[in-house]
Amino acid sequence: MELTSNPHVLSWVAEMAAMTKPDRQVWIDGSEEQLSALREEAVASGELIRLNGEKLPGCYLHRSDPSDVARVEGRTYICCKRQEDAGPTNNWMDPDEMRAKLREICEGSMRGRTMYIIPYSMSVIGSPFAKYGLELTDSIYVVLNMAIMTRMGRPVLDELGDSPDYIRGLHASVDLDEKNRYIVHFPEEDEIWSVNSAYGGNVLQGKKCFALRIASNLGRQEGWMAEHMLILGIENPEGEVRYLSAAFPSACGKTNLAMLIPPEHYRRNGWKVWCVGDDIAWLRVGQDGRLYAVNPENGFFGVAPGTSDKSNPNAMAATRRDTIFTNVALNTDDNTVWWEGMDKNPPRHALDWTGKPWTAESGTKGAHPNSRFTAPAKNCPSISPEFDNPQGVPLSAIIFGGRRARVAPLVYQSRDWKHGVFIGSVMASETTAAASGAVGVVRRDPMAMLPFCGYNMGDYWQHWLDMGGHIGKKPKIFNVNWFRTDENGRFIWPGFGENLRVLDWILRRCFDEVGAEETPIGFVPRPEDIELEGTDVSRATLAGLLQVDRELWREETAGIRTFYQKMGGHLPPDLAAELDALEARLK
Ligand code: GTP
Ligand code: SPV
Ligand code: MN
Repeated sequence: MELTSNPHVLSWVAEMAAMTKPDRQVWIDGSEEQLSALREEAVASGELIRLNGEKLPGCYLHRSDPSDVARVEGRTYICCKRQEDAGPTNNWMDPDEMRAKLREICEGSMRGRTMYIIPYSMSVIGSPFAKYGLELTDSIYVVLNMAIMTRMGRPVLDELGDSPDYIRGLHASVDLDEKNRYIVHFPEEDEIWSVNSAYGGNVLQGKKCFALRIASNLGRQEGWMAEHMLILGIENPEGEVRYLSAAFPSACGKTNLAMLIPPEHYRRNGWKVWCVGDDIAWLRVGQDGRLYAVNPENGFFGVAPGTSDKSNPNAMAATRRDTIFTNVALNTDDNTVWWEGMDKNPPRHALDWTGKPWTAESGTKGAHPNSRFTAPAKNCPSISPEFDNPQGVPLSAIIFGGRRARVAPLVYQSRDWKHGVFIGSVMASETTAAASGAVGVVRRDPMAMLPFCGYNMGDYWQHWLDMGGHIGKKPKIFNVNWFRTDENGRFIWPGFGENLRVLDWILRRCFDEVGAEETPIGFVPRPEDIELEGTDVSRATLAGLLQVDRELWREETAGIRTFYQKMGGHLPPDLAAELDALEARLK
């Protein structure tokens, strides 16, 4: 039964059904009855495996096709009329040509299948900032993930009414043929098509496709920003909560930082950390001139490997019920899950992420390096009381960061907003398993948005600069690097909860409570200003982590210049000037 009489919705659903030819159409109302029936159906077909009902109530395991385990950046397209508007960092094809290709792939692809119609909202339904979408999919796994990751179902259609203002999304699994896999955005038509994949950010369209690639376009037009950022609140012993957001590339520590538990010394003194979001932030200027951040999602699609009761107890707690695990190992002794880095007790009897018998001696990984958990936000013990506040939280600081074995110090502060935008625009990081392709290669990933910016990167930087003009009380901008390594390749900084020591310095800088040392790249902490009590990091080690090596930075600026040249006439003059100024300071 149709859940709306919205003519724009009905005609488009009819058009997509005429093309894909599903046997059945099911409107997702979001009710527990309906979702629970879908879980049963997926268990019966083997699409989901029900896990131990006592240890992991409401939890399921899913194995994706082994060729379909991460985002595919090489097959992700921005199809606007002019290639220049997609810019040099995005794949582009003429929209009409792409549409014809996709139609051919999708034609009849849902024969014998069911088309699920998912109405969903990014952000709190009914909020002035919420944006709505419809995803048509032939995958129950997608329905169940979207039910965790977004606010969805009948209330979305009720709120949408007869408006045409929603994002149209089609997901057709087809036959998961890698060579015909396409993740395509038509920003001028508010449309998303994902074909021949059934994994993560390729097909959970509310996430990267909508909340970043399409939303970055909307934000530019409407005067706000869609960013690949976590949001967290830090409560000091006086009970004040100060908020910050941080943009790190995929698998570079957003979920971990967002769910941080303060080190013992801080906890004892009354510090608390609140998680508002772990992956995406929509930023708007509030009436008081401050920059406010909203997390448009409703769940976490987090990296499993490395998550443990030691590294991230909040994430572990969040995944103990009502969670979908994808591509982790199955412990067949007690029907629970396991992944590398969870603990030092790999299961004695297990199946690996592909479903084959596996033990720790097999010489292969039990869980895929990009295996994930999909967990409801409300499961997280540190979820912020502001999580459902449609206005969001006011930001004191914005942090950029990446994985750099060398070059970038533990933390430094930009000189001002423009310089901060410069720092974001030249971010570089080693690639990870979150996207298919080589791992560990340093690449430029501006604002952690390289794979997610839905328009010309140079214009996006200009939008950042322009936004600075509209924010009365600007957040201060910083850069962090938890990943410097020693000569043996080991991380020098302990990371995880200990990162609060750096955030503490950052917030003190924002409120003029601490000094700093000026260097050519920006302001760096004096080693004595970072709290080290309760760590085994020595002042000397910290001083090393804070060091700015001029020679390395001169090499870095050469790399930046080459990267900037790619932007051609879209490079904002302000950023070209920032690069010149940095070079001059390094002379
Ligand atoms: P996406 O969901 O792909 O956007 O990733 P993310 O940015 O949320 O990364 P996440 O927090 O899941 O961390 C990815 C990997 O980095 C995990 O293996 C973590 O254990 C590791 N990691 C996170 N924080 C730190 C840290 O402070 N230090 C070190 N050394 N590793 C970290
Ligand atoms: C990322 O890769 O940044 C993710 C996972 O958060 S995915 O949803 O697959 O994009
Ligand atoms: Mn991400």
